[in-house]
Amino acid sequence: MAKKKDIAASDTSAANDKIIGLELHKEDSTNETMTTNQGVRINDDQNSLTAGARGPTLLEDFILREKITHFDHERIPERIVHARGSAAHGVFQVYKSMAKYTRASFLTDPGKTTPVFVRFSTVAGSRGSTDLARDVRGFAVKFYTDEGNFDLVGNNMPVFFIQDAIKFPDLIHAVKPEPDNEMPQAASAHDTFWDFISLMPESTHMVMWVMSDRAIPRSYRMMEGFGVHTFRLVNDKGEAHFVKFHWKPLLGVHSVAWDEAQNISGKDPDFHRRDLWEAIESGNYPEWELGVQIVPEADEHKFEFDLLDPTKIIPEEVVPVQRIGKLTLNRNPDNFFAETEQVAFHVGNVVPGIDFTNDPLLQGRLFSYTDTQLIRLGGPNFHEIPINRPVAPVHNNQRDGYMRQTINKGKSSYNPNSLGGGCPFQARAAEGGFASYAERIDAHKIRQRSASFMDHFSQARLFYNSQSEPEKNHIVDALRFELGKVETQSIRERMLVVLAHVDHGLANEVAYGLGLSIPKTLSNHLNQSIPADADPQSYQPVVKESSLSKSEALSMASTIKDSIRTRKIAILAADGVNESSLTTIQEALEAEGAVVEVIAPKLGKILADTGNEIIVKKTFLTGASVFYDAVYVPSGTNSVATLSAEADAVHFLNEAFKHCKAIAADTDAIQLLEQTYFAKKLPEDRSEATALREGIVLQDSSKKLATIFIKAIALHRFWEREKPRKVPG
Ligand code: HDE
Repeated sequence: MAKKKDIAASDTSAANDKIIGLELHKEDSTNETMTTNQGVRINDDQNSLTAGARGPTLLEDFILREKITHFDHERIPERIVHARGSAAHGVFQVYKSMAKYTRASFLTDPGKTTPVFVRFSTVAGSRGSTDLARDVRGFAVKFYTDEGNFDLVGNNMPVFFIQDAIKFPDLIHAVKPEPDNEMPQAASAHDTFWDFISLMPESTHMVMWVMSDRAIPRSYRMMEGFGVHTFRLVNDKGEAHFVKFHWKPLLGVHSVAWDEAQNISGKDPDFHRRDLWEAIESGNYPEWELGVQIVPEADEHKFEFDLLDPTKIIPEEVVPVQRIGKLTLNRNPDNFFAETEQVAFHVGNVVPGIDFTNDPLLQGRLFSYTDTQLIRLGGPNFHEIPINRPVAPVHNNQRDGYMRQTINKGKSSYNPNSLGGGCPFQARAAEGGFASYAERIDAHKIRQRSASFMDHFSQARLFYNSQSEPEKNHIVDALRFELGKVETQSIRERMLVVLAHVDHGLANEVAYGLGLSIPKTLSNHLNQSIPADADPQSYQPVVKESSLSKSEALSMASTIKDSIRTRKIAILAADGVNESSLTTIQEALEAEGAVVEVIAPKLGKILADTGNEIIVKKTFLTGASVFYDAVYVPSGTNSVATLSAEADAVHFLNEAFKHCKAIAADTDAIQLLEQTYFAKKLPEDRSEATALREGIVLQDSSKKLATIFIKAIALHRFWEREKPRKVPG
């Protein structure tokens, strides 16, 4: 029987499909006869038409030719970036009217729910690459508002590598697999990427983010999202405010360990896709709050950085994030290709009340997205593909082109006209017509980077200084990994100079891992990305400090850690498991919204000590600790003895420990934990405080164990378990 929540969701989804018109395009073959694309019923879909049973196939076989031809053309070019992604439908609702700042109807009417389609992605890898690559994640939201589509095409990091769109092809050429041998796939750990980065000091802030654990999220559902650029909100009086958009996940921001990410990439490259799909199928709808940082136009020049520079954040301590509405994803797509692959986002899709700024990266994007859809989706009518159609009616004089769906009536397809009665009419701003914000511009036509864009290090340092000790260590490890994969020594050395501009200790630690020291003489490479005729001085990075020493919002250590909802917990068991030791914990975890799976040496069922059967979800072959957030070992003499002799069970626990996860065991199951490499680190003291510090819960009483275990899982990871650093100063 469907759960109450499921029924409510399918009602909303059906209603949304109706609103956005998707239901008109759905095909359901249930109880239907198979036909050709011309509607001719097919009586044999097993054999080609041949001259005799053993003779040649006939050209005349229109059924075969139609089927094969369609198949031959099934693929379209993958996205040049963000090729690998998954998406879901949902709704957005604003909490209270934002009419003071914007006239956009979906942000002014709290009674209105706006259908949305959201696609998450990695950037560098091909469509079939792994979800767990170290990479930026795309977070693209299409709002089907009643005034037209608004696309917020953002990322899970608030800044970008470059300041000007003209550098984007260079950046992407550098990060994609190298052109001679097409290696490596979905990875930035190679020479061309770091060659480029080491010569582009403006990328330093973004590099800190990409080397942090933000680049290996635990789940799409546990990522922040950012519009990156400064946009404008415009109210019905034509008054504008600058705005930065944020998405704040209600489950908190969490990541996996790098070793774990690499492991998952082999065992389940669809890990994030599966996680999103399963959460939605089980009624655990992912939720984010929309946040805005609003800055009056008059304050444009009051910051230590330029609001138009996409390599800068506005720290939340400087301008707080107001949470103004909620996004809920409540339905998976019916068809990956038709929806997720064919959805066409465009940062230029704005509605009245939202406008652009002169951020030079944003300006270039305004051109790029339509252009890319023309090649990817094969012509100018991609807005007619069901997933891209706006809810608002479309009337204009654009006509024809590949795959035109609309049958426009009448003779006139031009404006002005008298034959068509002057239709369609233009709309005044008061009637909902889009009127661009009348920004005053009086300038020379030049190619020049503003001097206010030359501070490349202060926010990189702010980011680094805001991280917890384990997070800093992970950045060091990531840089040692990435630069360790670089083969050209001079690139590594240039990067050390860049890092020394962020933090000398950081550069020193990375250098130590690379077996190098920080070169003293390379600083002049920091201004290599300058135009031929420019004065090198005007491109010399400005080295300055942020007036903030730390920003708490930049560290995942300060994220929400009070819930285990949707977390996956493994229970290791075999025949003879103590039924109450297993079920008491399972039920307690499930009551908190966790997903529990029993893992045993073989599939099917195991027999508990009571003689009752327990369903086994995975074996040590099909399951692995990297798929779970925590692990529990129930008691039962035979079960524990079997698992203690099972190398894979011991490996499971060793990995969970290595990846700093919560581990719990019934005291009578300790024999299994004694086989692990962390046996000597098992806490003697069984107090709750110690358990929550070490992340290892050993208790007799199952109820007490459950209570402490739940708190431990909610803490996400026990990074302090990792070995302390000993790098000479
Ligand atoms: Fe994109 N980007 N981008 N980008 N981008 C694309 O459009 C581009 C940038 C982002 O799930 C492409 O339809 C340029 C920043 C997302 O379908 C393309 C520049 C941010 C997605 C393109 C940028 C993004 C894309 C490729 C520098 C974060 C995936 C396929 C000026 C704010 C959307 C496509 C989806 C996709 C161009 C920089 C986010 C080629 C030229 C900054 C989330 O048009």
